Amino acid sequence: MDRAASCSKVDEAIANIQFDGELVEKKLFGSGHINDTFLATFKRADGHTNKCILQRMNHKVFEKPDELMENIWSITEHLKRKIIEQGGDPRRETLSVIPTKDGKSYYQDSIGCYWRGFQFIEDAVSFDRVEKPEQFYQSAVAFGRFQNMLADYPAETLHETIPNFHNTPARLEALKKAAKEDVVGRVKDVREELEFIYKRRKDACVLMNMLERGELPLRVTHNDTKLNNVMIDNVTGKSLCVVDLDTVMPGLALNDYGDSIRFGASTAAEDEPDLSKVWLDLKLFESYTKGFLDACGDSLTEKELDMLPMGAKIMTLECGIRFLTDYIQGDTYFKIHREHHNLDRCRTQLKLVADMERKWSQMTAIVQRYRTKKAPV
Ligand code: ADP
Ligand code: GN1
Ligand code: MG
Repeated sequence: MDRAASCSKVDEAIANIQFDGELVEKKLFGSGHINDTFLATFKRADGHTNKCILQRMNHKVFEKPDELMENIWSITEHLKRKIIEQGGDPRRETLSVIPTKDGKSYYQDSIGCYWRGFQFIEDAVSFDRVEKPEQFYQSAVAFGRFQNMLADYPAETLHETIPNFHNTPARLEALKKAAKEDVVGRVKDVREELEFIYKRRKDACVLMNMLERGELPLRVTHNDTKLNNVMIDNVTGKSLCVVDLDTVMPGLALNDYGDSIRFGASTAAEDEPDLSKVWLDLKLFESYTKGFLDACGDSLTEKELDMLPMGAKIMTLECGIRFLTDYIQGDTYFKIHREHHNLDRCRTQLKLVADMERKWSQMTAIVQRYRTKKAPV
């Protein structure tokens, strides 16, 4: 089913979720690659405006939306309790699910699509690109704190919403399979990219091997730590809230760190077609490292701290693998907005991997500098 058809039920979804007031406006919102997000504005009986987020969940990606929403419901309840204990404002510092009219956390429409509502986080924005290093520092603090607040969450009760999500060797196998099948005949155009990735197959296994040997702990992690999944307060400039909780699952802290670096510490957008503009920005790498270690450095083990640069490299390589796999398979997973979009995305990630290899000693020195000064914030 195409996106326009599935979104045709937006009014039906709105009518079945407990949004307060009369609908004034609805528009597509945000720039995520997976879900369809709308900003819906209502007028309450008292005349006040009530903004809400409405999302159509991508149930091709998330095959069990009921389990996904069970996770989100109980994670956000846990976060609310923590935020109240710490004297914060739970209406702005965590997502809040708006239940459906029959008291459920999601609505299934008449053509089988799944929808959910969230309170809109007012007076805050998320960024697709870092404008000032402070914003990137703030996003690191937000993800570090998020990990801390979930440190005592009962991980065994979480559903795995996407199995093997950050299993990089499994991602590599999926790429090899896609390349062998070559269903849309694109392999002839991506030989260089495939070769670049295959040369790094040993790197792809490093973290999973350490996990298997018990050298890295499994924690409750976010697993999709892009800059645009953090809301920054318009007035204070401080990070407020982490959104996009679909992939909160047991995972590696290094993956959360690395995913942020690959997206936010680049000198160009994730889909920049001109690779001469794409580099790892060491100043941004430093801002994020400082923020992450300020917020959660004390809870990381020595091995985790040692492996932070590797976390950045492997998550960047993995994302390049995923974009290339989707390109070879005919663009069925990530939303695309132009021809070869996934190939452009793949190329930026591989360019970043190469640049990280060149800047390895500087990356290691930066981590070294901040790991000695860790103090929770
Ligand atoms: P996707 O899974 O497609 O990335 P997200 O859940 O990240 O979808 O939502 C897309 C964008 O919508 C986010 O980057 C953020 O800017 C915005 N957003 C999401 N939830 C809220 C919210 N509760 N309040 C304000 N903005 C939000
Ligand atoms: C997707 O949903 P969004 O846009 O925040 C993807 C991430 C990728 C990212 C690449 C569930 O994130 O894993 O790293 O695109 N989310 C899922 O930009 O696959
Ligand atoms: Mg998102």
